[in-house]
Amino acid sequence: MAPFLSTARIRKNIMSVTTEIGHLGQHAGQVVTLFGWIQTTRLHGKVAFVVLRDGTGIVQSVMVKSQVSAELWDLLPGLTLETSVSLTGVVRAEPRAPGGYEMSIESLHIIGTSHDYPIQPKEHGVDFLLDHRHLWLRSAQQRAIMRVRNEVEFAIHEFFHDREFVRIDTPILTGAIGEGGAGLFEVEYFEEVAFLAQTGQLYAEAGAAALGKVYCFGPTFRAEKSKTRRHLTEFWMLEPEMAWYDADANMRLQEDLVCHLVQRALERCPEELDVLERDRSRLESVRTPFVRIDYSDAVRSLQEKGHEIKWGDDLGAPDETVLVEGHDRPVFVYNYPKEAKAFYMKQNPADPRTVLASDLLAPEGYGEIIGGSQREDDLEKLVARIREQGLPEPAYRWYLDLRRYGTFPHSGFGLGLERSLAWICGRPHIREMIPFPRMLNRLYP
Ligand code: NSS
Repeated sequence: MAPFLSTARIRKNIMSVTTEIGHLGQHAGQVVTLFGWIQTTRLHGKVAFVVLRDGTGIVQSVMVKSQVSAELWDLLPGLTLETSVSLTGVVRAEPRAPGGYEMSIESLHIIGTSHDYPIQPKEHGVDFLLDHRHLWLRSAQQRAIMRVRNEVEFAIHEFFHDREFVRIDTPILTGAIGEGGAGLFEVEYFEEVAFLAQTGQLYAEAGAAALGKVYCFGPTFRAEKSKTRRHLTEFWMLEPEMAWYDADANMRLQEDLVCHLVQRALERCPEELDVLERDRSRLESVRTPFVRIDYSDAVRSLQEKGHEIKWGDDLGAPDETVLVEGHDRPVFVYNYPKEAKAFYMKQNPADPRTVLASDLLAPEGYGEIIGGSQREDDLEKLVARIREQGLPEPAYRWYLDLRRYGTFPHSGFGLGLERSLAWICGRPHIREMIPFPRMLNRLYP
């Protein structure tokens, strides 16, 4: 039980237990005390309805003028939106009420007033809402998103723990560039320059050589000047890395993971998905196996559909949308041209112009949610790629050691948490998927 405030003073001789709205079902017929924030107050003549939210749920409570003291009734005008209160009353089952319970109000105390709360029940522009993100989080849909995020994060750990992966925490301050020189945040690091990690992958590879199957999961940074609905400058990435997995085993693990995450969201957040008006049937059809399309075939079919793409280009958002059309589950595109991808990807022995990489594209136009690959395990080839891309070689000495001392076939991938959530929640923009989004032009709040 959470350490609640002492309510002795507040209860005024009424014997009550302190609980949370989510647990009212255990207290039908009893007197309880709740702490929370006022959502609405409505007056119907001599009956007042006060809706309280405490983070675990919402409950309507009722006050009848003839049954309460004048002092208690006089508190009503002060119960403005987001006022924090303690409220004591009797719980009763009410099938029509949200959550299935209602309360009477026997006593009520204002803890913190709230005058002119900026977010009112009306349409606000998104910039206004983002400026008030610290308050916007209290809204029903934002709360629902945060709960889905929480369950998906939990499901990630569950999935990997069940498969005996070891979570390994990788550094955020790094000297080794993970995904290429563009899009780096530089920070002063005493006498040196450090970067905010674009990826934990290179360190996870060292972990895989030590522990076999590992994953890291944390914030990653890209100084991207792209103002799209899919880009944040700080986002959370899950990065598993597996010794002895080839590109194929890598894709199989990805599809199992994605199905697990979607399944858990459906099981544990049905109400939240309803609040978000997500068509749950779209998620229910997400099953293995996912379709796999060779990059070269993808380019050909896009060209036939009139897209201006040539072999060698990375796929753009409109290309991705067209490739998943007609598919009710995510689609892999694999064997990309090496020019389109990062330096560490393994050259495809069957076609050296390509690398053993795959992207996973979510259905319904949500685009790429995972990028993965088998890693180059040949020292010479890896050094050549680092030079070709003009990366600072000395910073990779340690990374090359992984190929010098017992090199091993290995693969891994990165799942963008916010992009995956946008798809699961059915929201167009990923900025709502993280409590405090960081984007071009947004560092506040
Ligand atoms: O750049 S990735 O495609 N791949 C990597 O960083 C690898 N080092 C991962 C690995 O193999 N361990 O990014 C992976 C995913 C990508 O599919 C998106 O879902 C997400 O990370 N991603 C982003 N999400 C939000 N905002 C931005 N800017 C962003 N960039 C990538």
